[in-house]
Amino acid sequence: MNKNTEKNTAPNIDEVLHSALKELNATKTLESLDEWRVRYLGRKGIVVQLKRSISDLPSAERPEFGHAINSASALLEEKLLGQRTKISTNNSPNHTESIDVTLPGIPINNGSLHPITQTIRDICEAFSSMGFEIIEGPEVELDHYNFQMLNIPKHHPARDGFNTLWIDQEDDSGERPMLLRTHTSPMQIRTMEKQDPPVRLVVPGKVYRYEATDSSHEWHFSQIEGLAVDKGITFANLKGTLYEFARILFGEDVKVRFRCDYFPFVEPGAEMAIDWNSRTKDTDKNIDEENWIEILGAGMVHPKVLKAVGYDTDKYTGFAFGIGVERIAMLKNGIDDIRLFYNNDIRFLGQF
Ligand code: FA5
Repeated sequence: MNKNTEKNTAPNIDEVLHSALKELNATKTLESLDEWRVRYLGRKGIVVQLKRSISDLPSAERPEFGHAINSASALLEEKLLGQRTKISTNNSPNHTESIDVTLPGIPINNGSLHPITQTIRDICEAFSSMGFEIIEGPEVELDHYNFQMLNIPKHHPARDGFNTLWIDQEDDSGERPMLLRTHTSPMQIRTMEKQDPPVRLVVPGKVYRYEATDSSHEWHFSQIEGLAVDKGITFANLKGTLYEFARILFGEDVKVRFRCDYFPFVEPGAEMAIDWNSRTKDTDKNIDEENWIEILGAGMVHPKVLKAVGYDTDKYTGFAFGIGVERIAMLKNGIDDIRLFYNNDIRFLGQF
């Protein structure tokens, strides 16, 4: 057969298309579908061969044939996708299950702020209303700021009160410089080193102590440090500020008690407690009986601390305090065990 004779016979695309679609509809599995794909659309498949045959056609017929074969190829690709979805759906184990659109949906639980976060915000707002700035600081701290600059040098007995979680192993020289901060007081130093008086700030944050837990002690808890340094600040300012804070948080009738306490970085030092029984509505307890819970340590900033940061102690005085946030949250909400805050029990946390 000579080449010129071949050139006159254009293959019948409609016929090919017809049988391809018939075979495609008959496929029932993904395997048979793939065989179909190779047969028609594969690299050596019928469609590719038809496309190649275009060069055998008289040039006048080529554009129409080319257009027809491209349309057929696109149609087969589209039908292939449809058939694949149909087979996958039919073969899926759930396809016989019907959906009852009248069933109620799965309820979405709304989260809420953790009670300690809420309490931190309440306390910060109270101090903010009295003109205190709110700042934060690092939880991994240097011995230098956590102890030394706060007038607690190495081997000072006050270190025993802060059972410390050390980060660094003791090196050959006996230094263990990094730790998890045991209180928020290091931020007093970090701030005063950078800022001249007047200073008036509160520092919320987590603190860590290597100690046994009980109903009022956790090994990790939150504190809010407070510091005010200026000309003419007295112990009366400290008491007035803390009374006002207690009134804002607990109401006008709150019962507050100050007692002497010792912290090397203040002089004089004090602790403030609140009467638990006046806060809880527990009718089993005798409401007249007082039951004080300590919520904070405080005092006038020690002149040694002010001098260490370069402040002129003839000009400036200041007060500082460190509030235990969990204790406040317990008092506010009538919770008698601090460990409840960190048990991750949704029945407890969902109440806030
Ligand atoms: C301090 O941490 C001092 N830095 C506070 C301070 C700051 C004094 C500035 C003077 C000037 P203390 O260890 O007492 O002090 O802790 C302060 C408060 O944290 C306590 O009053 C208590 O409310 C809370 N607290 C202490 N230990 C725990 C604990 N293990 N679990 C829960 N709350 C605690």
